[in-house]
Amino acid sequence: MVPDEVVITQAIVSTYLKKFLDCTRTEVAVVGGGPSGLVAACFLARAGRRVVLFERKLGIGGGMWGGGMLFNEIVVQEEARGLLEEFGVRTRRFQENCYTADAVEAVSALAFRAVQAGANILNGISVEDVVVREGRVIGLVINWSAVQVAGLHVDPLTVHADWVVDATGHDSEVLAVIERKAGIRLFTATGKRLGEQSMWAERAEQLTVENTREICPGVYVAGMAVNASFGGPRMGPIFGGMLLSGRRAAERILSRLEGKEERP
Ligand code: 48F
Repeated sequence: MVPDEVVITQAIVSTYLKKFLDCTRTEVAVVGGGPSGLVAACFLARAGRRVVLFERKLGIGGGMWGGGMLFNEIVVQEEARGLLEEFGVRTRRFQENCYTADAVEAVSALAFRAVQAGANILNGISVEDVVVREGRVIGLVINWSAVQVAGLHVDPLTVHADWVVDATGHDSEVLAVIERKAGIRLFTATGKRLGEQSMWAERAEQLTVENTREICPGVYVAGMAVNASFGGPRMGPIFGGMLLSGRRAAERILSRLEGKEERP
């Protein structure tokens, strides 16, 4: 017999609440479900770490769905092709060091693998602030995106995390709020975000990965937010740097969770 409507309601709410409560004190909280955040969450979960990913929108995938200018194919370079294929995404050779993949296949695979690895992905939730103690970020302030969209006056809730990852893309929203309200200096030349520069795909891809690191106490930056913070260029619809940056953020956080210091 099909469960009645109340059982359906109870099943959803009680299961969701358990999932949510598991995330209230966690090891890593990733903000943003674009390619870099999904890859970071997946590698952290695969290593057995407790990880939650908050995504503002209903749909996971950030800027990957639309490929370039809504032509829904993405490009990756040789260095990142293996990573994409490890997620089960098929790539096609276009020419030397240039491969394409179906954007829908890529997003779906990244999200599927991250959840199956054990990452808790909570969509429809926006991060609006951070929690700071003694100059270190130790948590996030969250609210339903629907509350924000409706402009309702509803107080948010809070989660604590050993490490936060800002994977919010071009807007680097977690760092923006840290800059504005937390009084913490970022590890950049000015202590603030330097802002992204105009298109230069090759250099942008390199810098995104190189500069994936702790950007202030308690916070790592991954993906396009890296270049928005450290003053690197944008790269358009080549996504290898996003994937490699996500993996690098995970690797670095894993070594911090094991008590190791950040290597430059
Ligand atoms: O923008 P996005 O895809 O970030 P990414 O992983 O990848 C960048 C590329 O898509 C592309 C590019 C390179 O080819 O330049 O733009 O760096 O995904 C960021 C996600 O974060 C969510 C947002 O909805 C998007 O899905 N997001 C942004 N701010 C918040 C947030 C927030 N405050 N709370 C929750 N989610």
